[in-house]
Amino acid sequence: MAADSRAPVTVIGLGAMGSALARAFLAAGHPTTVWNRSPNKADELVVQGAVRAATVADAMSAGNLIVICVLDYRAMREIIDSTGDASADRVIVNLTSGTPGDARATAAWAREQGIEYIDGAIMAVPSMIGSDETLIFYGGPQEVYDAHADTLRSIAGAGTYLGEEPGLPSLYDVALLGLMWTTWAGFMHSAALLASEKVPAAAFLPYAQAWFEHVIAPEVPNLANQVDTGAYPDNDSTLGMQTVAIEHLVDASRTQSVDPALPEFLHARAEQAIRRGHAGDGFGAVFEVLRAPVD
Ligand code: FVH
Repeated sequence: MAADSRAPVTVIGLGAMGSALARAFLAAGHPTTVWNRSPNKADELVVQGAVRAATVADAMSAGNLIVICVLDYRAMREIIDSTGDASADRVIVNLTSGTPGDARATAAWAREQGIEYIDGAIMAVPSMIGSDETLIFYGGPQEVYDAHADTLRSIAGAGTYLGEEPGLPSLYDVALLGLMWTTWAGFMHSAALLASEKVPAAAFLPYAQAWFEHVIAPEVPNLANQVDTGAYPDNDSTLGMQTVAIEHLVDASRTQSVDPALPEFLHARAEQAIRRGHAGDGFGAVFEVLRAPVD
């Protein structure tokens, strides 16, 4: 059963993100206790109605639901370890960023301590916390998540439970992060090519936007289907043919004195896929190399 929407919450870690989380809980009417290693970071929150805990152990004792968001998992474990028995029987929702391995190891450690543990990954910047559209992924025991889902909606209306496996939120997090960085890096590489001839990014932008909208984005569902079915139809554009085009991009980058590393990487992976017999398949066959790079 979902907890009362005014259930008490403890927030540990009051950096940019932890402070935003605490503000959102306060704004939604949850009695909120806060603790931070540098206590002055709680000052403003106390003015807004938060209770400052003098010690982490006091913070852990203030209520059942503990939300923690600090620099990394090592800091998170140190903080909770320092409280000794005070953490037993508590529900910890850890929103610190890390890897799936960090999350799984921490979930196993929490079980040994008698802590009910939910791992989460925040897909937002602090200013987006508290909005209905904000996404946080969660993983861990279903009954524990369900019991606190209502309270957690105060920080992210689009909070999404991915299942019992605690590593999944971090996995989705790094996967989306990778998509963002590689897409942006692709745009920056294109912009660098154009800048080598003094073409401003603004002149290229309408074509890049149309390319995203009409070519790149609509193909993603097809690629997802190819990944899931393991069949990579060429759609009149074989990997063999596309690899020659990528070669042009490598050559042009070099002759325009632009960093060729990004297209070189793409070219190398496409060639590897061709060596494995995918020359007549479509671009999607690159997936086979990315998921198992060793020949
Ligand atoms: N800010 C963002 O845009 C991103 C969005 C996605 C998720 N990340 C992750 O959230 C974690 C915290 O990020 P943050 O933005 O709050 O980071 P800072 O403002 O730098 O605050 C760091 C807090 O961690 C505390 N801390 C660090 N080391 C320790 C330690 N050994 N023991 C106790 N606390 C520690 C630090 O305390 P203090 O320096 O104020 O005393 C801050 O409270 C992070 O995983 C992001 O990747 C944010």
